[in-house]
Amino acid sequence: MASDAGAGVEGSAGPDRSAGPGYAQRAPSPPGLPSAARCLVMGVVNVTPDSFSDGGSWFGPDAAIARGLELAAQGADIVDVGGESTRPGAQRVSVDEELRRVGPVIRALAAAGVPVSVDTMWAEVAQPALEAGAGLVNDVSGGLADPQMPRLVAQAGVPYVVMHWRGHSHQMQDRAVYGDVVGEVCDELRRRVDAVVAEGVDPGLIILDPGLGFAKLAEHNWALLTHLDQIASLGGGHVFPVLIGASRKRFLGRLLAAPDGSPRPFAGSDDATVAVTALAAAAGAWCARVHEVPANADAVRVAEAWREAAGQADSAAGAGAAAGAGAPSARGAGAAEGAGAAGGAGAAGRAGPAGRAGAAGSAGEGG
Ligand code: PMM
Repeated sequence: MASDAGAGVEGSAGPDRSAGPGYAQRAPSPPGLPSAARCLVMGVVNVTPDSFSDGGSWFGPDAAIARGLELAAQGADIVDVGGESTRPGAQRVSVDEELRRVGPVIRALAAAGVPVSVDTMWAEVAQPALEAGAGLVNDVSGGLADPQMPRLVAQAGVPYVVMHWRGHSHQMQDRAVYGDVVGEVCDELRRRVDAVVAEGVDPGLIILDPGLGFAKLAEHNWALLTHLDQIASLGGGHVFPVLIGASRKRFLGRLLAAPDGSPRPFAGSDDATVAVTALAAAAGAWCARVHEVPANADAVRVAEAWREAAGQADSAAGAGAAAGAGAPSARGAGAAEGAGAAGGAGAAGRAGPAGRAGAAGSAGEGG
């Protein structure tokens, strides 16, 4: 794992650098998650036979565990494990089947010291996944699919990805209708934040995601990517960490279509994914969720050097913003740069059940 100059920036007060249009302050990692003075990289392991982007590649537990370990060794800060495909038109799987797919993978990765998130909309999956060692719930429905989810997350005290969502895969593309996509996505996300906070979720543990490709056409995805500042600051004085998931999505395949109009196959858009990662990281994204880690891990480092040179590196901004909103501002200095196999060992302590118990204080306490 490469080391990052400037990692471990807790509490440093710096000059007030105002970001340019579209450029967001970057909030610090919520307690319990790895943190670094750059955009994080989340590697994806879909334990499914039919995900649009990598369906079937890591379907068996052994293959999925090996892939998760590989992603961590390549520099993924977090490994996201999912057992249900969200591709448009995908069939739902039972909760039992989803858990059967992800449970052994999460347990093995967490035991190996990898910070793990569980990609699920269902509390009945999330709860055992947290017990197995996941330290983050990635809910693409933002708590809409399962009303039990926000309460579970609140009780567990773990970070929670609230993604913009307008319905299950079979219906979502019919709902990709917007007048002002950025304004509407921000309004709908704000309502979800209010709803999950009303269920007890700590605002300082919420990560926002515009949900690229979920009830979005290409133009909607581009508009959202170029307004990450508005998403990050939709809480007024509070700056939220923003996660983006552009990797291998159809809008990239279509952008790179052949002269005859046929879209580029999914794996053929990995370079375009890296480009989006670099641009989004430079614009202040907190984390990029990707299928292929190495080039994206490089891209976030390039982006941070870019932000630094442009005077947009905002180690102070995030901490100040979080404090201003009453959100936890403490970030354990020891949490900096917990990532690859070795770095992840410390982070996993924070992400596991013991880490969660201490998560209300700081990542350092949890570890
Ligand atoms: N996209 C997919 C699945 N999970 N989670 C978040 N937070 N954001 C996303 O954009 C997202 C996600 C669908 O992509 P995949 O099937 O390649 O995993």
